Amino acid sequence: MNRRYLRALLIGLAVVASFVVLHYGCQESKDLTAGDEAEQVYVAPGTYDDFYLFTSGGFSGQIGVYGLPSGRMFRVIPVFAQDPEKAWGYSEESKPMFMTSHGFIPWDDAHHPKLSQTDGIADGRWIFINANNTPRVARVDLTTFKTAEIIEIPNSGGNHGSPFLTENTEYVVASTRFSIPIPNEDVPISSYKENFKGTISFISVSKEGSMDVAFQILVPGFNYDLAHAGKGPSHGWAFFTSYNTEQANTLLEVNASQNDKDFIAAVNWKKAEEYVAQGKAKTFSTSYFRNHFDEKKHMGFSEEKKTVKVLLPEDCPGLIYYLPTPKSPHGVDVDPTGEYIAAGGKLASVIPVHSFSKMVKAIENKDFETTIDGIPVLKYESVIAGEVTNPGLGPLHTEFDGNGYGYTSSFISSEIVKWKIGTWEVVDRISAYYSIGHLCVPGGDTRKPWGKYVIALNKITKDRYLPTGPELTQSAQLIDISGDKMKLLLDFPTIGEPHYAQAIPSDILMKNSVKIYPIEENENPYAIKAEKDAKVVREGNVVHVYMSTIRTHFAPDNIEGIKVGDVVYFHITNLEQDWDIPHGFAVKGLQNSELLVMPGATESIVWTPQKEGVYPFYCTDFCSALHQEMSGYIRVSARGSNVAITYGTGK
Ligand code: K7E
Ligand code: CUA
Repeated sequence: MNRRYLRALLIGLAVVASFVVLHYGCQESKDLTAGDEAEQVYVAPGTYDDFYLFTSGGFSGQIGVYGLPSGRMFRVIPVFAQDPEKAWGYSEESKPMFMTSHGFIPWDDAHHPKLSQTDGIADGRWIFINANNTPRVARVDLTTFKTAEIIEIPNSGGNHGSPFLTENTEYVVASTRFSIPIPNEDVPISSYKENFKGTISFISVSKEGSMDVAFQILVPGFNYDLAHAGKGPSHGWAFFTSYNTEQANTLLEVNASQNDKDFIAAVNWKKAEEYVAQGKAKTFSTSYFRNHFDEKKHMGFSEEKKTVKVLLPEDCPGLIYYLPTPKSPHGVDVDPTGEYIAAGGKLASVIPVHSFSKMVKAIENKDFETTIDGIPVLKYESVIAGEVTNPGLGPLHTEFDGNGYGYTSSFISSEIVKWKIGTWEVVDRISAYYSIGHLCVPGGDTRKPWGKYVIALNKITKDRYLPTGPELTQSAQLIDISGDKMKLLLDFPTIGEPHYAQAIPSDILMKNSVKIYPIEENENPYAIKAEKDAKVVREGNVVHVYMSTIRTHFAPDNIEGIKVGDVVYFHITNLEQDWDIPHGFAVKGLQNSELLVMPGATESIVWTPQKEGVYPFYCTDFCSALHQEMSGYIRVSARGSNVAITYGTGK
């Protein structure tokens, strides 16, 4: 065997070995923490010990993706906020996703991620999240970790009690935190009691995931805060907390805290479907947008809708009931059996837990205290199952472990309180650092919680982290709940403000993760399927550059004939068909973000050069050893020049 052959063989073996290490190594090493703890933290897939955690970004408008138990961030999914890293909301293809009846709205406040369910169990197809400010709901596809759809909610102000799902993801339910005139009109604010209303919306979700506002229910002008749908025996119902039953329109901190009890609204949505089918709904004229991202065209599309069906409680007996609930309740959470409905009375001294079966009986017996705008108010004693006493101060949200316990976050006393369903006794408590809002048990709001951990989502971190100027990071804490006593395992910072989070065993998502977009399926009208198709086309002062990328060059990489004042569209198709090989694109003076184009995808961005000269462009993603060579030049001539369009690579 000659030496050259031997060398080639050794290099070959090394390549194979490194591939094996890379390929298998990366699967097994996911979510390891560094150093000595690695051995302890790693648990084989299939035993449901490692999870994806999805946190809402709150005012960042995004979703953070973390691994558990490491607490390390993998990704930020842009949803309701423009993200220059991925050109979300900057690229021509993604701009339609931000269209609303108020125009292009590139930001929102996202609070509640919610995993799709089948038979009351998180199934990992999609995660939904709400936009509070300009009411919208988004659906993120968990095969691509990309926002697939955003629907606006008409007749809504402050879409906070959203998006909570029915057992088979039949509906996303959503309620209005702020009541407004419906339809909205110019009236004095002091006419609140007479003119302001809330709505509860049911947004249908098709098998493929596409959303539509199926119907709304017009409800008295309270503040509807949070929601959960029933499950098991209570499937067919959904529950919504309300506060400000005083109907104050100023200084709510005082004026909305007068009543000892506010309400949980219990909506029989199966009955609502019957009323809609019988034609009982009124058709309201309105305007709202549905935006979806077509994975084949690699492009977002917007459509405006003009009408919505609205049910009025006074026309629809049996549709909705009020359950008196102390005091200014916030969260409402249904236990895994579907029988118990726990409220977080943020100003209450107890956690009131209602019984679904008692509620059904009370409705049969007409145990009504009074009726408000056609909505019967049930008697508290007739529906209450029990009160958890001494729950800490400011109980907000409850999740369940599937073993008969509830875990409630208490904001003011900054702790998690564990209590037993049925006896209502507190059995354990643990401090949160500090000011916990929501909490999350993997699957903890489904029929089958995975238990094992509770994650505290904290508003304030004070002394836990290095100072970063006037604002400190928000954080999450991982707490072991596998034993009798809760045990703090880990603190980790989070992006934005994590209101709610959802977690799911990693196995469920990993196997479905998309690795590339097949280039032959790319239907973007500006895509090119091969380098030879690259071209530059002038149409008046608009120039379309059809460009391709592959390791490690652009085609074309020299372009001349662009003029000052041109509107230049770069349509970049990434011809790669390998996992994790995006290419980026940026040109000097681009009044926009970069592009980061996934393998097999096409994205477009627009540039209007201001001055003559020669402009370098380059790949922004370190894609190979020759990444620094992945660049090119564009020559920009004066407005009246006669430099012809020419282009090429390697000429
Ligand atoms: Cu309690 Cu917006 Cu669900 Cu914050 S919300 S904590
Ligand atoms: Cu392509 Cu760097």
